[in-house]
Amino acid sequence: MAVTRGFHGRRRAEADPARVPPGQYVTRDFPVLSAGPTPRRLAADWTFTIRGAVDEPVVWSFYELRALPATTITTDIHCVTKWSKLDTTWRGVSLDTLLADIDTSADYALAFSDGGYTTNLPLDDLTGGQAMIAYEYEGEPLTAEHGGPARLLVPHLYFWKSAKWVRGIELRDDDEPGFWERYGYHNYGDPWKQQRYAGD
Ligand SMILES: Nc1nc2c(c(=O)[nH]1)N[C@H]1C(S)=C(S)[C@@H](COP(=O)(O)O)O[C@H]1N2
Ligand SMILES: [Mo]
Repeated sequence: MAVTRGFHGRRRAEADPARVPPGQYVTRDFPVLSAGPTPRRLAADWTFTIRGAVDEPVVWSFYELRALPATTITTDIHCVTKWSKLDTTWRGVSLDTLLADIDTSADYALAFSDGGYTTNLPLDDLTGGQAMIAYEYEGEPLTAEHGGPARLLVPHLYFWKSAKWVRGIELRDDDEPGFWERYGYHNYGDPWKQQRYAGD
């Protein structure tokens, strides 16, 4: 049955339903979701480290990161608390670039952040153009509330995997659950499969 759009009244022009995972609603706001206080670290004091199952840890300063080839992506993000935000634009450095010269046997990664937050994911989900260390949002430096100086962005998984204030990733042969994963959230978190909680 055809429904006349006007009958939905004040509701904003509908988002393409094909872009909204099951159980999600679209918001224009950019909610702030943080499990603790917002760390406020100057870019000058920020580093990004890849450590763990590597010969030697590799460390980049913020300025070294900024000097690497950057990519800009426009993507949709999906929070497990059910909001989705469409067409968000981020600039940063692809994990492919950071991992390019790193030899590792690891299958898993554990991202770690200032404040102690961690989140785990398969290393394959960080490569192939699927993840970046983002330092700009909508053309502006990433604000502290949203994870600045820089955050992980892995938009194909629920947004809790996109660690704010990220300081590095630990490459691991075994899969170590992160902060929310230990509290019963799904280990993988595919929004299209509604993998919200362990067992989903
Ligand atoms: N370090 C850290 N990263 C985090 C979180 C957090 O509490 N601490 N929350 C996660 C959750 S649940 C979501 S939905 C997003 C929220 O990002 P935003 O505050 O920029 O919307 O960050 C994720 N990354
Ligand atoms: Mo979230």
